[in-house]
Amino acid sequence: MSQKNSDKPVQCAADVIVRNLEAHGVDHVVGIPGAKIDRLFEALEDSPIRTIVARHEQNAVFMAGGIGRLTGKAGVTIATSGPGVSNLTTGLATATSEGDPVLAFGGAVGRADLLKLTHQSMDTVSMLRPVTKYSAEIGAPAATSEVVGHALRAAESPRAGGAFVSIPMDVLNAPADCAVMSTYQAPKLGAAPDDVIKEAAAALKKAKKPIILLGMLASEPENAEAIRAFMKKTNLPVVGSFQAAGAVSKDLLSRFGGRIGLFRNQYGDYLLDQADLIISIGYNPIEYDPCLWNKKTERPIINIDAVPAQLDNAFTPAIELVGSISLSVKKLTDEVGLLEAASAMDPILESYRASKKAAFAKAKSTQQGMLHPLEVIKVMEGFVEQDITICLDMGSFHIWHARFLDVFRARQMLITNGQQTMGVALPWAMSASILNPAQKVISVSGDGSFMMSSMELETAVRLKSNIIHIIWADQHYNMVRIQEEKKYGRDAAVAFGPIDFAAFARSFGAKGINVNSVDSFKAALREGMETQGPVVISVPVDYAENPDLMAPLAELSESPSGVINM
Ligand code: HE3
Ligand code: MG
Repeated sequence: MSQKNSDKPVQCAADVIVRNLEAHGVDHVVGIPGAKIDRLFEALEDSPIRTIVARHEQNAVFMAGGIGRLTGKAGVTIATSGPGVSNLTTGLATATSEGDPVLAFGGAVGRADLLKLTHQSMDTVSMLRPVTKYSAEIGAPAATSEVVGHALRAAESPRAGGAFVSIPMDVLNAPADCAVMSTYQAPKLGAAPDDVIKEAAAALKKAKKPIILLGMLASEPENAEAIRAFMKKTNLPVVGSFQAAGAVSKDLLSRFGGRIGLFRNQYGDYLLDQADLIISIGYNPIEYDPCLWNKKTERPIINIDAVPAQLDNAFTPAIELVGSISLSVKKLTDEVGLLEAASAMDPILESYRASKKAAFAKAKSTQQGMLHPLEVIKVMEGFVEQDITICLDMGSFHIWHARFLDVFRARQMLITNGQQTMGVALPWAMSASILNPAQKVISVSGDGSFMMSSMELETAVRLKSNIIHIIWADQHYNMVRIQEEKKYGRDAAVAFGPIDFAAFARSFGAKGINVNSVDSFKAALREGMETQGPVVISVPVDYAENPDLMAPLAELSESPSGVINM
């Protein structure tokens, strides 16, 4: 991000905030104004920072989260008092759960009115405290830079997450004379201590069936690079959480045992089950409960993370390497060589590859005009070059992508795994496009999740976002449907009506295409790749095999795969 400054003299706290954002290298803010916060938008008019007007605060904060995830620097959003700020809640919770740095500013009534029942008064600081790492109000103009500086450090230091700053209207408009503090970056971390690295290396050398488990922070580019070098040197097998997607490079594909999470019935689960030592890297328990993958709690876990592990009855690491993940992994790499035991589970890796191949080979919809999920993914695979970013919404389609779509670039595929929040895909795709306007982005929603943020299609058209947005249409909240059917033998409250998504997209000024076959889907994707601006492609999916997503894997002894409530 660039370092830049507006020339306008600082007149009030709003100007101080803008100066802090500029000094921090913020390039974009996304938000919706209102009377309590409009002075901040006013101040931004004179700044090189680009203001993006959203159509819903929830999408604005999702966009900030997307910027945060892709850059590692806080994405910034601004909302007005009361309902403007309360609309930020889900996005901030998602950011905090999923390690995305976000700074949200919210307007508030003047200080004299804070305790009164007046227009849009709301204790937003208390409201957002549980879903952020930092939630505070600027109590006096002179405190503006301090609060903004703290908030940025909280948002960006590990694990990254959401921070919220409330600004009473009178503070925002009051003269403020304080030095910029946002240039104080969070301190850099070093590697874990040498003796702990050596202890980890010794344990690793003794193991007979060691494996790596990658979590969300493994897909940060710097960490992914170190992990790849570690894998190359040791030849260790690896499984990853959904959010770790992209951490393993193509040349290491033969060491990859797949992604785990939703549901416990994957070869990755089997590999973890068989292992006698697990090295978890950048793993956050919110991604996939330890009690689901760590049935054998007696075997040792070496946990490499930027923060101490959150202890769980099923997750009590024997050795913790706390510090910079990439530096700790590099040091551990220096301490070990090729591990013979690393190939102990190769037959399982082979079974995983064979099962994946077989699933693609037999995938065929029996329904006229509909596509099997793997037919959709197979076609998509042909278009997903390394430089294309993929943003997934939440639903059954997400599980199909997480299990079957290979990506080989860190942060190439953005997935919501902590909160599993519907509606993220389009706003995230817009962030990816804002950061790299020339590059195509492919985002995917279900017909349920798309409608949670579809109003933002207007913003995407306005921004000329180069997005191909694919909608898997089945007229159901399928992911909930299949679980209800399994639990209760019938579904409830999961059906809704059809939408002509092509016509819907066109009404916003986007290109819209409804497809009904593999060939028409291919043609639509080709057209999408050649089109400037957003393109929406609706694909009717045949979800007949979705209950199989929960089917037990024979190799897993207990295999209670469908017991998770997601
Ligand atoms: C199962 C998840 O919890 C899921 N995510 C949610 N996110 C929000 C913000 N609110 C409610 C939920 C509950 N969930 C639902 C209903 C999901 C289904 C999504 O439906 P589609 O049509 O987008 O996808 P598909 O039909 O493929 O499942 S995810
Ligand atoms: Mg659906």
